[in-house]
Amino acid sequence: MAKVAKSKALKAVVSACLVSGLLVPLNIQAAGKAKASETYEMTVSPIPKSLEQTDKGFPLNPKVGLVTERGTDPAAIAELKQALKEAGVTTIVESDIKSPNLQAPVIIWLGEFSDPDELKTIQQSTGLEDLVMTKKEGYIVSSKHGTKDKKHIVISGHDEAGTYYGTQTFEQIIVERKGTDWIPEVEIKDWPTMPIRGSIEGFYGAPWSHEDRLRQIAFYGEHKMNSYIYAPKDDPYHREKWKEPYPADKIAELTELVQAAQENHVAFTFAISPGNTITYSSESDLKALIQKAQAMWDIGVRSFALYLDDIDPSLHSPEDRAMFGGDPNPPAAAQAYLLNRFNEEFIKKHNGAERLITVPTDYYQAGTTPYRTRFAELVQSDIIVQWTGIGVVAPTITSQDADKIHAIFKHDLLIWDNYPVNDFDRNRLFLAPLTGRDSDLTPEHGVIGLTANPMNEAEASKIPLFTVADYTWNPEAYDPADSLKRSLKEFAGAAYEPLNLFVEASYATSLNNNREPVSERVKPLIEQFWLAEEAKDSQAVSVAGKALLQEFGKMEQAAKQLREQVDNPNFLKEVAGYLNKLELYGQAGESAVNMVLAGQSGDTAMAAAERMVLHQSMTAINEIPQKLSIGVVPTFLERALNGKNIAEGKKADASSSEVSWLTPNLAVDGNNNTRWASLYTDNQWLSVDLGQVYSIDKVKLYWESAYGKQYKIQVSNDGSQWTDVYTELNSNGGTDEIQFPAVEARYVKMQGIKRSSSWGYSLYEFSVFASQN
Ligand code: LTM
Repeated sequence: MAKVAKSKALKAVVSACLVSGLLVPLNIQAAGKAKASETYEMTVSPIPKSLEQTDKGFPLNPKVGLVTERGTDPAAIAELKQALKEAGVTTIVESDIKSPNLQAPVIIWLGEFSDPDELKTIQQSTGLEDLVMTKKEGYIVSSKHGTKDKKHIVISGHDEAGTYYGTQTFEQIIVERKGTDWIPEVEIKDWPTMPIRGSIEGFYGAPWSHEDRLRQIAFYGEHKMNSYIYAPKDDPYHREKWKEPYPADKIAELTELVQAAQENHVAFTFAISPGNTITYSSESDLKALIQKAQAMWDIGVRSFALYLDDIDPSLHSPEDRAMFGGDPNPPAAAQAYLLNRFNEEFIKKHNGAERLITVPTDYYQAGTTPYRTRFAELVQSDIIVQWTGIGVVAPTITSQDADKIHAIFKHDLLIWDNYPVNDFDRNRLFLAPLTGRDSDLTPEHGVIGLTANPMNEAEASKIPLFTVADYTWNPEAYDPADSLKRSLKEFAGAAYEPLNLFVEASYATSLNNNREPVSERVKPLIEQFWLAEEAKDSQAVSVAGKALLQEFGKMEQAAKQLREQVDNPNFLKEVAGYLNKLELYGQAGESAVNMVLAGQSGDTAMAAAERMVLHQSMTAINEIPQKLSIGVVPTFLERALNGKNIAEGKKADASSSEVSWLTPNLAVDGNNNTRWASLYTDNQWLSVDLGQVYSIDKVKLYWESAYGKQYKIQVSNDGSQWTDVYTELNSNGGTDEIQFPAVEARYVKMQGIKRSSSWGYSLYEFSVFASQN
């Protein structure tokens, strides 16, 4: 089996102690070989339910005694031994709890201790009274007991997973020190809130590679996530060719993956999406489904899902219409029939199989639908129903939403969180932390877990998935900003700052109201800069320019530093285009500022030279499809190169808005992260009142994916009589730059003729330029 390198958590010796997300200054006193002045950072992620720490600790002697019991989880033992080896332990004296060998300065007790005799032995040897963990997957790690000469560490799990998670936590509390590593005195009692925590590879587009998946599984084990659902839409054997068996090489990979999942305490769920081609009533189709599942069972899979999302639910086969056509809701009846039969004839006939999981066709609606009502009535009650929240990408998921949807479906709900998935916007990364999920999405509200649908970029997905692990384990303690910080520190170590900047430029989503920290920081500087430039206040231009140069310099440097310092070639490959763009933004920004500064000081030669560099950078920028920092940086560069967009900040109007928050003014706010969108008909428009008559000769339209295939640009002086200045008959979307003979006008309009899709028209920006002559 392929070996997966384990990412080593950052355990640097620094001057603070980070516990439970709080910065607690801590001065560790001299103990053992540790130096008196040494202080350290101790982070445990996900944040434990309870962690008590004294200011003491002890060195991890090169010789350690390890006491286990008969059932101690083998993966936990292997993990612990590896951790001890990495911490400099050279001799491990092993013994069974029935006859413990305590001949070592540090004794570690590891297991699912529940037998009264075992408990008595540990209590008598260590003095630790309370070592029974009652919560599933929970554990206790205690290092507070022993004498000056003999220290005890107890890692006691409720079950095998608990013991394994205990070792993961133990590994994180080891402090790296010169000479010998250090164990702080702690008592940790910890368990997860959500029973199911993990990811669902459920996106469209290129599936993850086998190596990507092995790395993910190892990452989940380390971060106490216990679930991975295999459901890549574009694996043909999962969806389009679901009836066909996997070829031998794919079976070999899946076998290895299932084994890796077991070793990391991750439940591997194999999902099939047959809905596009199945005849629900067909015996032979059911047989094919069972055969496919049996092949997976044979390689060790114990959890299965039958998915029915993103299909045309109407019954296409005459047999189905004959069998279910008379039902109040034929699609729900047909799907329920299939699910129930698969449940009865496969799941229940296989001892040890987990509960069947499904996602219904109506998975995101706000309220009930006839389909949902019937689905709830007919589908067997033990089947788990996945739900994305209200909306496909739900900005918030509240416990009130869960109560409502649970009352509709009447089945246990497993959240299919469409975050940080980017299959609908393939040239963006969503690296912000998970936000907007209530802390009480628990079984009391019908929710038994959350699986996050990640990005096509597997390594980059680990950044937000770290926060998913944090949230699902301990939602009460979850702090998105703190979680992201720990994620980035673990991911990049010393390259934390440049990675943070990169994340801040790849941050905006509907979950966080399209916030983009980079834009928030740069926007006031840009405003000051242009105000000063217009006022010809060279002193103020120079002050704002200096601050901007610093910001652009950081962008350029961040890209370079990440390439040099992040020891993760797969990540660097995934984000190469984004890093190139960030670097170019930095360079272009510097040229733009220097060009304006040179112009202000009358150095026309220098201004012309900087303009040329800016032009070259912009050409290179426009050739990179990946998007980041799409807020105000691109509009700043545009203005520097092409002059002022006289529509920015002016009054906009439109025939309609798709929803109340996608208003017309968002197309003239100078921010490419915000947009206007119309209702879904061809005859829609957006106009801007420039406030006075200008001579204009150019407009630029920055389309969202819902663009106008055909449209006119019209001008007016009174806002009611319009004259056509340009007609576009075959736009490809993206950015349309339209030049026309100069005309005097106060109002400018995009008048739609034909949309490119069934959606409306949507513009990030509608820019208007005055003619230069
Ligand atoms: O969300 C569900 C249930 N299905 C699909 C996903 O496969 C897809 O990745 C996301 C995001 O585009 N949207 C869906 O509707």
